[in-house]
Amino acid sequence: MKETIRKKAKELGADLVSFLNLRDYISPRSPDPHRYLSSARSIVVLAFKPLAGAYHYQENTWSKMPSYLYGMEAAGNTAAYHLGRFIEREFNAESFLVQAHRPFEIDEETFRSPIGSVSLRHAAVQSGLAVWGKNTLALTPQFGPRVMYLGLLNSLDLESDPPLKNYDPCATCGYDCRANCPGKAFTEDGRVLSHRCVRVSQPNDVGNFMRFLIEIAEKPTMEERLEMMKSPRFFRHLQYLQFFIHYHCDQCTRHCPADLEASVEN
Ligand code: B12
Repeated sequence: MKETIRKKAKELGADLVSFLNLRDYISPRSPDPHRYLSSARSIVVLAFKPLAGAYHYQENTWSKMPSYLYGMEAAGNTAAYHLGRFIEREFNAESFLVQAHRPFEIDEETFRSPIGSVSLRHAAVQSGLAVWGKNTLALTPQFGPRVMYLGLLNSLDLESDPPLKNYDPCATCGYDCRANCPGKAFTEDGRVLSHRCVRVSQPNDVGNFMRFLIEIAEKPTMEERLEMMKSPRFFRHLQYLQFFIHYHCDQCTRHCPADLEASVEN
């Protein structure tokens, strides 16, 4: 059954596929997956590789985003949806698509540091697709951290794939991703402070928009306020809010050399 699903997922465009039985899923801060699918017994983890252009830019533009987040998310959602329907039809199962990013459940506890329905990094590591990196990303031997994960919770009792052995790229890495983080977002014990990361990586997000609004409110004259409203900065915020995420910084992903010594065929 696993091989049939793996083959179908690859045909649908997934670059990497693994399986995790929920018995082996440990992510203490994440919700119980049964909240989303009461019959859930395992997760299919899917990884999609961005287009090469996403990381080859000279200038950090909005225009890179379709090569990365938007394109992969649309393709990933479509592939995962069709895989879910395939599993439901072929194996009389139920499935639930674990989104790559948004929307989150937003409440008082999590609105400053969002938590996904399933922690896809934990699932990727625990199912042998990746290992934890010092940058807190899930590093694959094939592509390093440069993948987007999606998941498919499902009611099939699929066995977990074994964790990766003999792959520890951080052990010999000369790039200090934590020290080089422009947002100084890494804590001493290696966690990421969301607000510090977002302030730099998503300069047009809602928090930075609020800062912009406060600056406008503090301007003494109407003329100065109008000048700010007519600035490119305002339109960048507007575009972000209307459209989707713009990652300005992705240094911990882009400069990670984890796949450079890959022994696995890409
Ligand atoms: C919310 C979120 C964020 C938030 C908060 C991140 C956070 N601290 O969890 C913010 C906005 C900051 C963020 C930033 C980024 N994100 Co993000 N994010 C998510 C999302 C949607 C949910 C994560 C979640 O539930 N976290 C809460 C819980 C699970 O975290 P936790 O239990 O506290 O675990 C954390 C630590 O304790 C630590 N940890 C836990 N166990 C262990 C064990 C070991 C050994 C180690 C070393 C660490 C470690 O790792 C976790 C990260 O801090 C996931 C998608 C998903 N559904 O998983 C994408 C996801 C994690 N993000 C992703 C990406 C690409 C990014 C950015 C690179 C984007 C960018 N350019 O800015 C940065 C990377 C910052 C970084 N180095 O972590 C990818 C990661 C891909 C990969 N190869 O690992 C994911 C999986 C999205 C996807 N679908 O592919 N993200």
